[in-house]
Amino acid sequence: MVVTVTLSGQDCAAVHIGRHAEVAAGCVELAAEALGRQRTASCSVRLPGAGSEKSMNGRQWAEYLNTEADKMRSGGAGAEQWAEKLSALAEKVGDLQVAGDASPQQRQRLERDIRIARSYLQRARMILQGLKLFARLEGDPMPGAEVAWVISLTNAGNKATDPVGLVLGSEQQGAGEVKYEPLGPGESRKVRISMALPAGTPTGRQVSDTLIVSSQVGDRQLATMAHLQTFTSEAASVKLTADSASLRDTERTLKVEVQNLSSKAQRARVYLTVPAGWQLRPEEKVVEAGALQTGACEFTVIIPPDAEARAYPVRARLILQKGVGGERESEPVNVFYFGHPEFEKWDNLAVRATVTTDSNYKAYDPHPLNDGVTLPPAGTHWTDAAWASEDVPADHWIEIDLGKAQTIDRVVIVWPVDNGQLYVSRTFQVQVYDEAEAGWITVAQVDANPETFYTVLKILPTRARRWRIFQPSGGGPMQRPNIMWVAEVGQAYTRRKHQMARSNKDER
Ligand SMILES: [Ca+2]
Repeated sequence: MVVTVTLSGQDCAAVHIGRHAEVAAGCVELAAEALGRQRTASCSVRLPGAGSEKSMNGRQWAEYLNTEADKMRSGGAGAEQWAEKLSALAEKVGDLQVAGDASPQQRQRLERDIRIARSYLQRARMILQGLKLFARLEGDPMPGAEVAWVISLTNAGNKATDPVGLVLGSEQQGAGEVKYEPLGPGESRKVRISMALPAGTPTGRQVSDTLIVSSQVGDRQLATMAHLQTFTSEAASVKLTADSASLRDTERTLKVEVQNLSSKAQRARVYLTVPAGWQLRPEEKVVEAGALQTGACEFTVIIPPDAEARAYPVRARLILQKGVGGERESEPVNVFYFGHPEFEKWDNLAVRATVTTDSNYKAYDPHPLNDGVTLPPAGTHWTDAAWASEDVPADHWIEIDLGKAQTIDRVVIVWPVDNGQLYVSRTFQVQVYDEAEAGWITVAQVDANPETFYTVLKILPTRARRWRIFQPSGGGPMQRPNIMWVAEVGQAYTRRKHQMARSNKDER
């Protein structure tokens, strides 16, 4: 049978890479042709066996060669022809040279293609001779660890192979070599090469070696390369957790868990990175953990009482001192410090008002909205900690009836914290009820409200009895846009003192 295949040099590589190495023999032929004719070749390959002449695409070609290779390995008909064909190809590829008038770029590209062609041929010979290659990594590939590549080449066929050797070029440490001798049926040849991974190696880094298998065919040497690679993994991981996010306390407990991921016992010194001005007790701790075990310790942090109200990122860091070394950092954890909502300094009129809402979520009712408690102590039932509307795409509102008309220039909304997350409405309005017009008038509009513990709105002094915090449909927190979720609402007139002081001065 004569098969006509037209492929470019690149196609050969693509066919080879995408399929099994058996394709190599055909690719070598094509690559050899391609090199001689501007990288595009049309060649006829006479394959063992009978059949009609046909054209095949890359996939059909690969499948055909796989079938032939199977026959070859089982010692069936055509084995001799394949051996002859490969020897002929070895001659052809061995003789390939770059023409003298090639430009430096062309030369470089062609030389690379010749190397690839030789490598294909070598791999085809290995497979057809029943040579099998195994590589495995011994030890934990962790920073600071000693590991080793163990590579063996075995003749799984029923005849002696070409004289063959293994050379391992290690990026990390030296190289190993085995002499070029034929491998008899069932015989194996092994190379073991150890590597020390520096303690400072980042995890996830690729650790690689280049393995070269070469053999002698007549007076020519052919080589194929394999890339052995693994990735460094963590020797230990560290996890930091903070106590309840709803605490206002300046003293907090932080827990550090050290998980030993290696197969050796570990001892770690643990530190915390805290903001300037914070006290930390103790400064460091030592945690021990057996192979694949977890150890833990606790720290106490003291936040200065005059600290700004916000979330502070804190990290844990550990230095491994036993087994395999290295440093690890935890993900940052937010320690919330709430400080004191501004309206606690004022006469909060809302605590004496009647509050109603558009709807209530599950067991909620409006009472927590003006009970004066902005940060409920740990253990408070959720229905006493905050109020939430139904979680539906509709307008939501909180109405504050002050009982009689009062002048207000501040509105404060304290947002809830649930499971360490703030739920802050992004869009809402402050409205007053106009008795004469029998309608609501907007006195303040908030859009793109930032993530904050409480929103303080300074408005023009406005006199009204009925007030409303109005959230249009979908204006709720980012995580749940159809809910309105509030811990406390405060209202005050803060200019009174200032104005009185000025009027006294005017009288003098
Ligand atoms: Ca409350």
